[in-house]
Amino acid sequence: MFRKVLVANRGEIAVRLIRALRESGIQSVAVFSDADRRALHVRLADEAEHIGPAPSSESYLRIDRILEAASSHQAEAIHPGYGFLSENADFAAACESTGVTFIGPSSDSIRKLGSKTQARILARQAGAPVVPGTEEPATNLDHARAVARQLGYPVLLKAAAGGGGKGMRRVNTESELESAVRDASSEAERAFKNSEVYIEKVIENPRHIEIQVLGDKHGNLVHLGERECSIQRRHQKVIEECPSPLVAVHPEMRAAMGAAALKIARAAGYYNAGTAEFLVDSNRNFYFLEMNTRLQVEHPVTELVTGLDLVQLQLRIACGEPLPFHQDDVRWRGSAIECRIYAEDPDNQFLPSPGTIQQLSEPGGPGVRLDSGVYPGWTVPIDYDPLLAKLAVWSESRASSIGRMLRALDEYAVTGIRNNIGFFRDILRDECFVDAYLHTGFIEEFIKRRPSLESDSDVEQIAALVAAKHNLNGARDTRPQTAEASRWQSLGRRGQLR
Ligand code: MV4
Repeated sequence: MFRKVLVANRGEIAVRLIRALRESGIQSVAVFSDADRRALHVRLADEAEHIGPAPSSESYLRIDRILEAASSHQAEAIHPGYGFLSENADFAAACESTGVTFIGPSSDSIRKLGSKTQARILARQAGAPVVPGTEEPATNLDHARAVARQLGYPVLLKAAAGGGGKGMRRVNTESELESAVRDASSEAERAFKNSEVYIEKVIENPRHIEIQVLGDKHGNLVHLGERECSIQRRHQKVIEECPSPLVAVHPEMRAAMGAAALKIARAAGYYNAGTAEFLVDSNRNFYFLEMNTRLQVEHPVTELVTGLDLVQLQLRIACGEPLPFHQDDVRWRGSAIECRIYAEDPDNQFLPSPGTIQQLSEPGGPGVRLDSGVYPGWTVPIDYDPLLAKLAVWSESRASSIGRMLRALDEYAVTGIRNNIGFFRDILRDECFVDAYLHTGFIEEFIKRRPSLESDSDVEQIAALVAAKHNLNGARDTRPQTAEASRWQSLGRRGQLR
C-alpha cells in the first residue's frame, strides 16, 4: 500500500479522502490556495502545501504545481477527488510519466470516454443502448435534415466536447434546424474550443439513473448498482438516492443497466471507480449518455447501501491489488438519500451566499452521515462551488429514510450565510417526492408549486419574519411549535431568514 498520498482537491471531498487515508495508516498531503489557508482539509491533513492564489486556474488546476508538491512531499500517489483535474487526461498522463500513481483510470480510458461522440461510438460497438441519433458532426445541413427527419422531431443538438447540459439545444421543427445548428456550433466553439455538434432524439421527461462501476488492473469489473439522480436544478444534482425508487420496483433493470455499464467499461479498458450515466424514458427503456471517469459527489449513497468504502477500494485498485469480491458478493440493503447542502439562497434564484459561518449545529445519530468541509468561524470563499456538506441518511426503507432525513435536517443549523436546508425540508415533504414521482423536470415544477416567501405579499412576508424572529412558528414550517423549541432551531431559522 502507499505510504503517502497527495489529495489534489479541497472542501468536503478532500476531508473524505483524508479520512480514508488516515484509516488505512497512509500519510496525507493537502494542497491549498490563498482562500483555503484555514480550510478544514488543511487542518486535517498530515502535511500541506500552498499551491497558489484563490482562482482555481492558478491553484487547484495547476498540474505543474500539484506535481511539484507531490514530489517535494514524496507522495507516491495523487487522488484528484471530483471536479478540478479529476477527468483531465493530460493530468493523468503527466502523473503516469512522472511515476506518481493517479488514483483513477488510465489517461487512455479518460480520453476514450471524454468525447461524447467517441463514447457513443464505443458504447454502441460494445452493444450498450445509446440514445438514437448520430455520431458524426452535424456540419452538413442536408445530412442533418435527413437525420432529424428520420429520428422525428423534436431533436436535441449536443456539443461533442460538452457534458453537463452545456451546449444543448432543442429543435422542435425543421424550420428551426439551420439556425439552431449554427447557434449550437458557435456556442460549443466558445465553451469548449470545439464546434462539433451532433443530433439525438429527445427523450421527454427522462429519469437520470447512473450505474457505479469498479474495476481493477487485472481486468475484473463489477457494478455496484444504480443511483437515482433525477432531482437536479440546471444540471446540478440536488438529491440522490440508492436504490432508484424505479429500479426498486423493477429489479431486473439493475442487472440490465449494470451489464450495459460493464460492457462500456470493458471496451474502454477501464479500471478504478467510474459511473455510467443513463437516461430512462417513461417506458423504462434506458440509454447510455456519458461515462464519468471519477469518484462522484454522490458516492456515499452507494456506500451506505452496499456497505463498501469506495475510496478504500480506489486505493487498493490503484496499488494493483485485485478486487476483493465478485459481482455475486455485492448486496444492496435498505435505502439511502443524500442532500447537497449549499451556501446559496433558494429565495433569491439560488445565488451563492459565501461568507463567514457563525453558528453551526450538525446532525448526527443513527443512520446519519455528514460529509462536511466547514467549521464555525470559517469563511466560505466565493472562488469555488459553494457546497458546504453532503447530508446522507440510511434506513431500511425509502419511507423511513425520508423521515430520518427530515429529522436530520431539523438538527442542522447554519447561521451567518444562507443555505438550502429549508428548501430540502420542503422537498422531502412534497407529495410527488414522497410518491417517488421523479424526473429531470421535478425541481422546476416543484419551485412553481412550492409555498415560497417570494409569492407572499409584503405584509405576509413581514409577518412571517416577525413570527420567526420571535420563534412563534417557522416561516415555511407549519408544524405546531413546542414551547421548548431549541435555541439551535430558532438560530437556524433566523439564519435562513437573514
Ligand atoms: C438529453 C435529454 C433528453 N433527450 N438527451 C442534460 C445533461 C446532459 N448530460 C444530458 N442532458 C439531457 N440529455 C436526450 N436525447 C435530457 C437531458 C436533461 C437532463 C439529463 C439528466 C439530468 C437532468 C437533465 C435535465 C434536463 C435535460
